Amino acid sequence: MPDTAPDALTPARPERDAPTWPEETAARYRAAGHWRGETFAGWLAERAGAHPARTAVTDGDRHWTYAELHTRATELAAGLAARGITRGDRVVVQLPNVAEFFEVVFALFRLGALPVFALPAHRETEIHYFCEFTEAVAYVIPDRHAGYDHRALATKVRDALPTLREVFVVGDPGEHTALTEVPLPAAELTAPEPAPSDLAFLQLSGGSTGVPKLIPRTHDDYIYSLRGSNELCGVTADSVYLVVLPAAHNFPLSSPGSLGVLYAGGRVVLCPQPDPETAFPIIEREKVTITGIVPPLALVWTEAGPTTPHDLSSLDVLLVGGAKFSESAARRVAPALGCTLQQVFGMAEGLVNYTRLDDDPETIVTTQGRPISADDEIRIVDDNDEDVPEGENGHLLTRGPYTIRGYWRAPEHNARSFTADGFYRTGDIVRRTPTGHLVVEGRAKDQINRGGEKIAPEEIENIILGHPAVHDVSLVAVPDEYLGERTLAYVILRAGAEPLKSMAIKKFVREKGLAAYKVPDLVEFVTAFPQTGIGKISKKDQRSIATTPQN
Ligand code: OOB
Repeated sequence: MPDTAPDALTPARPERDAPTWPEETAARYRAAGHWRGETFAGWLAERAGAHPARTAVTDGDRHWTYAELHTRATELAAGLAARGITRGDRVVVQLPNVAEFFEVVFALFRLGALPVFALPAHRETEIHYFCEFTEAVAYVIPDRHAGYDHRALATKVRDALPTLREVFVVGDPGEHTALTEVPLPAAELTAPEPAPSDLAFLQLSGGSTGVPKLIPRTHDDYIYSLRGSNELCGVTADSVYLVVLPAAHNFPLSSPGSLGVLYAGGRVVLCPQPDPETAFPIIEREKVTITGIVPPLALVWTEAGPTTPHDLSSLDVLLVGGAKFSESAARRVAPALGCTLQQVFGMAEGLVNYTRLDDDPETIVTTQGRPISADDEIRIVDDNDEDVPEGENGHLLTRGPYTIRGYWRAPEHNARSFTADGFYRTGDIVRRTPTGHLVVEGRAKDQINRGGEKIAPEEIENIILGHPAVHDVSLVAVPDEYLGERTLAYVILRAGAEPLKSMAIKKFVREKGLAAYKVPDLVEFVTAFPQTGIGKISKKDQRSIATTPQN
């Protein structure tokens, strides 16, 4: 990308690819001490100097000290630079919960190259899109994970995209390059460091459109959210954070997550599977003090807590978020697991709300918390962007020191998803209590929240429309006791088409190479869709008539 490779002295200009904060707003955030001019690689080097022998990352029986993590990241950065990876380049990172995740992302942070955070569940359709849209120069994968061989997918994507020059593999590389072959002596690293206002990475949006949008986060803004989260979640150098959810997701990464805990000088422990049988022995062995999980998992953990033979007494704080946590389930957490519940309502675009550790117990179980920062601006508005009366439900709009002003290379979406004065339209319906806590009451965006995993109906509908027998399709959420929501595809077959079984639709989606959680849970064949007054499909009616067919 010659035209995006800046020289050593020019800061990379994020506004070229996405709108950023107006200069006077940025100056205000700096003056307030929110943006302190730190970078990820800068603070890691500083921590490695201050407490080199302290453990930073534990993965099974591997323990990396801060010195080791820093050395590994620096040597990897040198090796990546020697292969031509440079500031501003995009690198799709699709790693499960392994220590190398941190080595890779800190190496990229040091170079100013941007990790694009894919999830382990993503398959060919998503990965091809991320690599193509971001013009990624490299793709980092495990050899196999959860029974799936990522190397064959990488070969296909690399063969299809000339911009993708390198595939790095954690484990057996097959025809690609082993990550262990890349590092060079740290002395060879001469690449300039990125500026604090540069982009640090691209995070994925949950999405309500045909393809996921990419969220550009800067060192300045993201590090501020870590510092703010640490303060509200009680994170210190003594904290031990268990990464239960996929490491690359914004929640386990930054709320306060692995990066928050590393920032504080604490220890990050990786959990390969989220079930209590895997997680509880690790909590006991590693004396985990804090972790974050989604509501369906919280139900399973609270169920298993009272009878587990494992000692969970080290656990102080359990964060639950990503989807609405019901009050009744929330009430069960503290008694079953012997820790403080902290609800978190956040979004990869920025704004994160937490209940405070010292909130009264009723507030903790009945609200989704309040914003991190006094400079998080919250508006709750009606359909015409007018403020609703205090305490009533409305659309949540937000603007602040760690909320983006626009998606990456998406001007049309930005015109819809942001107000003219820079507020992000979250798509969530909330109300505010007299104490300033937010309660999530619903959703206006066309998105399904399947236990914290977000699904954009349009993306799946477009795929199902590709089936030769399908005339039309509409994907809606149906309530589910465990996941909160499951997906139901209403399908109209073409006139004269042979009847199909639900399985045929599910198989068709699966074979397109999509994350498994996006395959419709249920399929129902109908002859017409309910319509709104102006003749659009009424998803509201479809949701309310859903019968829960058994398939
Ligand atoms: C987190 O981030 P995303 O980007 O996967 O999803 C954001 C959306 C929110 O707009 C909201 O619709 C929903 O997920 N959500 C919740 C919620 N937390 C997130 N809805 C109801 N109650 C909650 N507690 O999901 C995320 C990012 C950082 C921290 C935590 C979650």
